[in-house]
Amino acid sequence: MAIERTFSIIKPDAVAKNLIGAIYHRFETAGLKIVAAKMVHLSQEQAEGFYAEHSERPFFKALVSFMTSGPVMVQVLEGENAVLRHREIMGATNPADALAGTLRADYADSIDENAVHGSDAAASAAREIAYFFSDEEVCPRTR
Ligand code: RTP
Ligand code: MG
Repeated sequence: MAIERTFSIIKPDAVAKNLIGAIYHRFETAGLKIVAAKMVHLSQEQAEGFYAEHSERPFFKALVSFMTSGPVMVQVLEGENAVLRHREIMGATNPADALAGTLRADYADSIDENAVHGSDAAASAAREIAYFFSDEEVCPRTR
């Protein structure tokens, strides 16, 4: 399996709970390297654009409202099979369904405020990385 990149968000609820370091520790322990990162407070336009695929869903308004409610950390993670590996570390969308030891089981309160986002495929990872980072902002890890 080749080295792959995925896109991650630590959502406003987890930032508010001071969990940035704990979540980074999970990524690093799992062998995922952080190759770009920044804190941003999303505008409504940014959040709507990011979640455009869900614009017709009943939860869209609440999702945009939540994602703009406070700062988030956005990062690019690099590693073997990074997209799937990251989704495994995150756990199911609804924390009630998430396996023990996953980020959402441990840190999320509800399906609406579920601590983290991760790309669901290689194509969406490329699109989401480009949504937040220029090529120069992503730092390949050579060691
Ligand atoms: P994410 O995109 O945030 O990583 O989450 P996901 O892939 O696990 O879930 P997705 O289907 O992409 O949905 C995006 C976010 O919308 C909220 N949601 N609510 N009430 C509902 O039925 C419902 N379904 C989705 C969740 O907060 C989810 O993370
Ligand atoms: Mg998703």
